[in-house]
Amino acid sequence: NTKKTYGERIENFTNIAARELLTLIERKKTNLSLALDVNTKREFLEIADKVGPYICLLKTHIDILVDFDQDLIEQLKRLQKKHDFMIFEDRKFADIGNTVKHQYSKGIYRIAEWANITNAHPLPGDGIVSGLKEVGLPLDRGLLLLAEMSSKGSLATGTYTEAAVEMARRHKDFVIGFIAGRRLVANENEDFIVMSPGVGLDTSKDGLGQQYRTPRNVIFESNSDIIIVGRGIYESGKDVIAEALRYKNAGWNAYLERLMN
Ligand code: UP6
Repeated sequence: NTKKTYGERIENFTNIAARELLTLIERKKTNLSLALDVNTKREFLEIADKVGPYICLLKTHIDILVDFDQDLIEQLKRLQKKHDFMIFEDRKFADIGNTVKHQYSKGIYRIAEWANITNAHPLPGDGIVSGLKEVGLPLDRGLLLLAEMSSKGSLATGTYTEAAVEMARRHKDFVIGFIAGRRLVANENEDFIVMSPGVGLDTSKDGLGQQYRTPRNVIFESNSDIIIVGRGIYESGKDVIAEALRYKNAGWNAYLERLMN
């Protein structure tokens, strides 16, 4: 599957969100996901509107907005239609099945109502996937498991990472892939979408343990599918549109290089 186009991989998935995402990537020719970690509605909507044309997926941390309200969700949906992207709430669920079911569907955010994709730590065991699936699958949502993390000293390595892959295999209808730094499955008969955070072209780390690799490291060398970029695009002083275009091109060229080599 590392030599297949995004479009050719659609048939490998039954999950609707996975199929939609691969279709969208093929149509828009971008494997860039924006990690939009800002604290105000105004900044959030402004950047989403500017960067929307260049991304396949908008990644949110909805709980860091100081002025969250239902109108933000309505505006977000409007921008989603305008620019044709999907939404990934990076919630990193980590509790027992019954609890995450409530966290996913209820509370102030009602994540399942607007996020096409969310993610979970495999740490609690299969129940976390089963709980989220009860809510998400009827709504055509997809789930990613955090098989690895980009931060220094991450404990998600080795047998933990392997166990995450095994867990995904048991829930192929709902688990569409992983957060990881590289493709984890070599077998041509099974397919998972890999999204990699910790991507930056100008720096190698932040002051809090984040570690950056380039789009080429991630997509060409490590066979990941989607680059997740945050501060590299909207850090203060940066031209947001120029940076988005730069990462979009870097990510897509690395993918084309993979197909040809
Ligand atoms: N993220 C990581 N590493 C992981 C998992 N998730 O950085 O292993 C998320 C962060 C942030 C984004 O929560 O939203 O990806 C990275 O942002 P940055 O590009 O500004 O570092």
